[in-house]
Amino acid sequence: MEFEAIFKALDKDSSGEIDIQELNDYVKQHNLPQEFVERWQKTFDLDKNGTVSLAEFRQVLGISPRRDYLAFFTKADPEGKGVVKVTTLKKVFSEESAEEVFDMYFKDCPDDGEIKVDEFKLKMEL
Ligand SMILES: [Ca+2]
Ligand SMILES: [Ca+2]
Repeated sequence: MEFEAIFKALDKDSSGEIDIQELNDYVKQHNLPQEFVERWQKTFDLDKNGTVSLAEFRQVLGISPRRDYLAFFTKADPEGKGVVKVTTLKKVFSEESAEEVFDMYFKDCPDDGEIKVDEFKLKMEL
């Protein structure tokens, strides 16, 4: 539900799509770096039509259908230790063009911290 709230907050004109203008406004409003717009588009605009629809947003965030985020964890933890460094996990999400997803779930984790597989599953509701 909270994802739809985020989407609605961005979709100022309630058109059901988030366009560049709306992203730019959001970035200005929240003093985010301009690259946020590019990263957001790269992450969520699956069909590359220039806008992000709620369906795309949902799909990327894994609400339906779910992306296999546990595979991201496994990739960050090739030895299967069950714990990964936050920086390593961030790198994997970035490689998978899912930086925004990472930020949304793990923003509050310190860069030098570690995430256990159980915490990961809990946070991502896997
Ligand atoms: Ca819109
Ligand atoms: Ca699109």
